[in-house]
Amino acid sequence: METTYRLITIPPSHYCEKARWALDRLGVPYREESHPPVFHWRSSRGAGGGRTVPVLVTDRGVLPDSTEILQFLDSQHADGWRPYPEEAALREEVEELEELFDTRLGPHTRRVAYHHLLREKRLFLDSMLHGVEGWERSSFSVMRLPVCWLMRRGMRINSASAERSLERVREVFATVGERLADGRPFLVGESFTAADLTFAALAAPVVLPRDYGAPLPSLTDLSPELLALIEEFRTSPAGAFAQRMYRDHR
Ligand SMILES: N[C@@H](CCC(=O)N[C@@H](CS)C(=O)NCC(=O)O)C(=O)O
Repeated sequence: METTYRLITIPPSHYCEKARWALDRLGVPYREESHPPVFHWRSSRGAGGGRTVPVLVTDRGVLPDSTEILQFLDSQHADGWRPYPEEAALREEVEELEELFDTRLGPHTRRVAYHHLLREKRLFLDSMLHGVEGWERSSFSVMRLPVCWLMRRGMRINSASAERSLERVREVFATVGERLADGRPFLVGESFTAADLTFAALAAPVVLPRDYGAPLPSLTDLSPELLALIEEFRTSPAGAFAQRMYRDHR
């Protein structure tokens, strides 16, 4: 009998979205266990992972990283869509792009988004508490200020670092835009792969795509400064590509 996996998340987290998207696309049964930031440590460590989410708990082991989760799904659930191409050279290309987005895009889109979101009490609580239940829900609102302090310190979020991260995001968007300039439908090969999924999921904090797997702030609630950034990224070739991946493949 197929067991239902447990996916431990901070629901709006874009690395969690990467894993959730792959699970949804493959039709693999799982139960999402949602926690707000900092409070998630107890569950991620308790399940056998580390301090970050996503953590996927399966009957064949615990996967504490989004890329490991995609690799695992590729090897264990290969009857429909496959995140990685069969052909070795294409697979290598997909893995290189995934690594680039994991390390050079994800941390920077997150810093840019949190730099704005941590200042907006209602938006922050609404995003972080979606799907969160019980004592974590009531305690998180009370603990908001120390949690924000820990998040700013842990992710080194301040005006100067957010400005530098914005430049890093623009660079990766430009690289992706150049790659797409010949009209190719996907980043690698002729079909949707882990490279496209990872780019679209990790770009999400600055694109706010429809069909994201957790509620994101709506445009009408954003500050004019953040709204202008979202518009900039949405209308870029790479941002349009991310939105198309969501529309057609999420
Ligand atoms: N390499 C990891 C990165 C995951 C990650 O950075 N997750 C963030 C949420 S977006 C997290 O759990 N941060 C909590 C912390 O560092 O305490 C992956 O791909 O899964």
